[in-house]
Amino acid sequence: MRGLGDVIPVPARVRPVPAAAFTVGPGTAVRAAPGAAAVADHLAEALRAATGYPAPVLGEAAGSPAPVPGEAAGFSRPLPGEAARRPDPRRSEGEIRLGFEDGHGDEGYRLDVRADAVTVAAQTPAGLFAAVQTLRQFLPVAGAGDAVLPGGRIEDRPRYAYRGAMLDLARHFFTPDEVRSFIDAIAQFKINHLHLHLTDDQGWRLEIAGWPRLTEVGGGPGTGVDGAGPGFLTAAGYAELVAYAADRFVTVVPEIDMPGHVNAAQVAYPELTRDGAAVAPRHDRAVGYSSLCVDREQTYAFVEDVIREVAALTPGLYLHIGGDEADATGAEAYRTFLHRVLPLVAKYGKRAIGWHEVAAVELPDTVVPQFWRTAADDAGVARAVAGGCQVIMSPADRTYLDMKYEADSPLGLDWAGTLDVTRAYDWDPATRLPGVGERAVLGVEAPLWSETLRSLTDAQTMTFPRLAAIAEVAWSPQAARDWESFRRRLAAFGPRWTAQGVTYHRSPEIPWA
Ligand code: TNX
Repeated sequence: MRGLGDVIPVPARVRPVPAAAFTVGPGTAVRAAPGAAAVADHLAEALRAATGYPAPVLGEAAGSPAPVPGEAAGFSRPLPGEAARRPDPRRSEGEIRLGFEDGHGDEGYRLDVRADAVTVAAQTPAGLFAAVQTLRQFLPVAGAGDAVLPGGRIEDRPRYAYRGAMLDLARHFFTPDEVRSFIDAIAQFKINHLHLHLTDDQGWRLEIAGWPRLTEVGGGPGTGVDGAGPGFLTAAGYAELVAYAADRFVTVVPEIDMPGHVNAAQVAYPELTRDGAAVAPRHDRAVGYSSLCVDREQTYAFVEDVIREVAALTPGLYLHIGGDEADATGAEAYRTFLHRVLPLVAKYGKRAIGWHEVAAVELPDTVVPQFWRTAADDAGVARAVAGGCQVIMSPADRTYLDMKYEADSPLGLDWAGTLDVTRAYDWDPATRLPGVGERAVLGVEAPLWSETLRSLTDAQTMTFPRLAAIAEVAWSPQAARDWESFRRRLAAFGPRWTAQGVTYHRSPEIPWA
């Protein structure tokens, strides 16, 4: 049996009580307080997959007394097609109760496992969902029959509010089904933001009302690096993805990269170039050669249309405007552009995130620079923090999922060096940059650029196991983290990923099960 603390990310506080193990049996039910039913469904699904038992979800009226296991109390909500099925009163193993209580913050939770019942308490549905991700790791990978949950209490809450992964849909398009599968795979590590890099020189992947050629041309055949990644998201398809993610407490952060990385937009609409002349499609991996024209009003009409449409399709707080590697823009032009565009993001109700180059201008404290380079310090980011900004930490030598694991890895790039699991794990976001301490860190994100990727399997291989390390960096208290403990806990994930259909790199540092 697994120990109570044997989960990723490691919880903030764990108090094992070995004698108090709980057995999930054929009569075990999930009891959901009002407002907790959606999360209870996620738990019940996991219980059914792991045991083969019915694991019904039962409701509970507000303020009703604690229900007696095996009896319907308050209102009761059997599953579709299981109207007559109830926990077997002759062999009830008690309930797993999901309810609300204060004191856990936005995503924290308390998990009490006793022999007669399991109690999950949180302040929010997001906190309950986080607890369910913990509980799932105690269940057998797949199977039939009783499952034993280790006894004791976990009290847990995240170190950082923003824990992200990024998928580059521009260099290689991933279909909505592939993105959904990626969401499933990241949510189990309590990753709560999915940044979608939707536009770049080689492709434009989100339909924008009024600008149909962006996706007709920019998402058409032959787009992507080496022309190997055509496709785009319709506005409706994107909205469905956003909803799917939200159901797993993952917020989608859309990125429209500008003023550089815009060749695909300019191929579709030559009026977005400096002189209105047509430009050729590009499928190579070069960066830094394209730029919107900062002196033409047409540019801002385009940018405002795009920001308005993307904001309208995105319920999340953040809209990423790129801003990286604008080598063809010029320093003064870059400032002009940001001074026009940052207010547009605010106008449509969003907070701007930008790659840390945006810190070249004085930023309002609502804007979030995302640090991505390997340098030991960054004056612009430090200045933004002194002005009140928070930062997302994505140093390439620690978090870039597109870096090779080892020198001979078949996939990936190596401009930031190789990145094995130890390097992804063994750093502290609060000491990475001078002038950027604990409170200035909004969170951590692991970007996956897709120049060398050609399939979901490729994306999974680069993401796992390293994202598990980044998730623990972003969630767990620094003092609770330990590499020897992590590599042992990670080893147990091998069979779990295999059962989930997730391909992972069998890093030699990990004693895989
Ligand atoms: C740098 S990181 C880029 C991307 C590339 C990536 C490859 C950043 C903001 N820009 O355009 O895809 O390197 O690792």
